[in-house]
Amino acid sequence: LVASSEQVEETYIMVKPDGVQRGLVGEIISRFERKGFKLSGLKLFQCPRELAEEHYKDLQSKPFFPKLIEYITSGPVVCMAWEGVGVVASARKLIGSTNPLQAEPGTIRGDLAVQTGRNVVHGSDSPENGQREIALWFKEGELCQWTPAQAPWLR
Ligand code: 3AN
Repeated sequence: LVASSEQVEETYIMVKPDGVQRGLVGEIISRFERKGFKLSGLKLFQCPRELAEEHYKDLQSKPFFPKLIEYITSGPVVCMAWEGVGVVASARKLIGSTNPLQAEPGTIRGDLAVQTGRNVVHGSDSPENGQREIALWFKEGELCQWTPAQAPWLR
């Protein structure tokens, strides 16, 4: 049972353009579904430059920033909102280290990626950023509040 003090969180997960191009969308969604988190938003989306710049604004001063914006806007991405107790940190574990060569086998990046600049998936790094990023990438009507019939205890 989940202690009442444990907070339900939301995280923004995104299959990046290389993941979409390589046909890894289903594989990546599956990992979050099988873990037991609840999907509350999902869409295929061509990201405009302004949105990419806003999403990655904390990295603006990095030398790789222009390349990062070019990469994220190079083709459609799959935007997802996932909910659950501890989902932010847990999703980061499922995703693995930023540099896929350092990511553990069994993680998404550890199993499926080689380059930091093409690391197939994004996950929010804090509950605050989870909320910020979901608000940035989704309009209100695109998110669903629902209870899984087979597992109403999933929150
Ligand atoms: P993470 O995505 O693991 O949270 P961040 O937030 O440090 O990592 O970086 C955001 C994104 O910026 C990464 N997913 C990656 O695409 C890109 N990035 C980070 N560091 C580098 C780097 N040294 N060279 C190229 N791209 C980078």
